[in-house]
Amino acid sequence: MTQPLVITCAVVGAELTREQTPYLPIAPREIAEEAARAAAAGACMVHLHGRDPDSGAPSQTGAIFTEILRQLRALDREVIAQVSTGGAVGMSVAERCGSLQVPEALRPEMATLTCGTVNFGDDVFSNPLPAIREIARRIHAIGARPEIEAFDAGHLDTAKLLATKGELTAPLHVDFVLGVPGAMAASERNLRFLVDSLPEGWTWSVAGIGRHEFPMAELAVAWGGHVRVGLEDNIYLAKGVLAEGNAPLVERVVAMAREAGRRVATVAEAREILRLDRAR
Ligand code: KMH
Ligand code: ZN
Repeated sequence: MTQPLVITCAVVGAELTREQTPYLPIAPREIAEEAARAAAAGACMVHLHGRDPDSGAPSQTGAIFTEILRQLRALDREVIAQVSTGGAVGMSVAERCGSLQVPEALRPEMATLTCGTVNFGDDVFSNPLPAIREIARRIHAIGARPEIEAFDAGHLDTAKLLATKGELTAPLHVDFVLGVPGAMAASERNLRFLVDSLPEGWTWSVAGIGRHEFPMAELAVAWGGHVRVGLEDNIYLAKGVLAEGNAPLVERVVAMAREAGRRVATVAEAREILRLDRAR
């Protein structure tokens, strides 16, 4: 039976600026409020990056993540917190993993784990195997589950390899991030290939970058996968029409699911689907 749809909202990212959209949250309180609004719109999970509240630059410090998670908790809106360990290009592994350095009571249920190096626009998002292993170890150490970020086909192979060796606990949840310039393109053929390459029992979502966000979401809704949207990936509702925050992007996917006759998961169902209720 098709699972109810898990919608993840990537509310802030590391690359976006206020020059590109005035709706970008920056201060921890703004990020938390944006996350709560996305959850109210139908997102079960929020993917979080940190920003320096003064400069707006990406920041992965434990202090900033503690504040984001504390503010989110105070808003009392049930949602799964997933912190980024990708951070921004050029950050060290230790810097990236600052997002995991939060008080025990605020620990996130999930954290991202990119399973390979990839061109990222004009930059390189560097993830050699020792770094992947180290980040996986740190995620496991705080009792969180990894979400595999696959920007290219080989990243899925690496996740499978680490699962085979027992360095990651299968079955895993994989987010296919398609359409980053320099990485795997967002096409129906590519997504079909990736989904067909998943081991039995693994779950998947897709994050289409830019104008690919909604076409990829349509495919995931139709094929029984899950969806990630949010300002990190796309700032437009339609050509030239800025989304006034993250909630309208989530609402679009909720409407898509309704039209397709697919129910949106509750947070409890999402925990079950993503296996967050089991030993991590
Ligand atoms: N900002 C990108 C370089 C993640 O959050 O885990 C990496 C990224 C992946 O966004
Ligand atoms: Zn991210």
